[in-house]
Amino acid sequence: MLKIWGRASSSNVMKVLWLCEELSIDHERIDVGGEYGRTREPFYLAMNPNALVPVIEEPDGYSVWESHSILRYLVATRRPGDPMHPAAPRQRADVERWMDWQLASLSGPMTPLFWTYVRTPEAQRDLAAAAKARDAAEALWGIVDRQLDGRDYVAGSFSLADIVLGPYLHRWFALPVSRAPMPNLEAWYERLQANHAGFAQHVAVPMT
Ligand SMILES: N[C@@H](CCC(=O)N[C@@H](CS)C(=O)NCC(=O)O)C(=O)O
Repeated sequence: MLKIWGRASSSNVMKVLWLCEELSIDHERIDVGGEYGRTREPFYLAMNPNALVPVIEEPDGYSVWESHSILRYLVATRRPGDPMHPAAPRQRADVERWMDWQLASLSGPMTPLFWTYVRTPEAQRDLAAAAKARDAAEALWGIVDRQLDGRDYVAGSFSLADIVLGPYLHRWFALPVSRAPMPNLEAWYERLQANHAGFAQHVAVPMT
């Protein structure tokens, strides 16, 4: 059976768990990272020299790290050609640009925002830095809100783009920050909760 190495509270592990739900991929998840540690043990560094989660491991020992590479690999091996990761170059680029954008742009402000309010004791929070991150995140979510105008999902139909943005979308709505009204973004958040069991089960959960 496929092994997924990584704590369930990690946004990058959530993406993999959600895709497994979408594709009905049997798997065993093993808690490592964060309070569970083990990522600097030799067996883990042999799978991922970055000592980060997630990692997936096939029954024959083949392993992959980097969440978006894992998602692409799972579609290619479990359901090749699925519209979640289309084969046609333009449709594929429409999905993949949002995957790259999540790692290259959205992570920038969303990571400090999440860490400030969820993983930093109140007395130690840098609220000025958090305010800047909030402003930057709001501008980026505005781009997604405009992209969703007339679309149910980010790339038109449901795709890996929705899966990689989903964890941060939930955090954006769950964090104690002010938010400009974004009706398309709000409707998309509700649509994911209503229509995607994997989002409700693994992603839209209390933040820890
Ligand atoms: N770009 C990597 C980032 C992986 C990453 O930063 N993982 C975090 C959790 S979201 C981690 O391993 N943190 C240390 C830990 O949990 O011990 C990916 O997408 O997989």
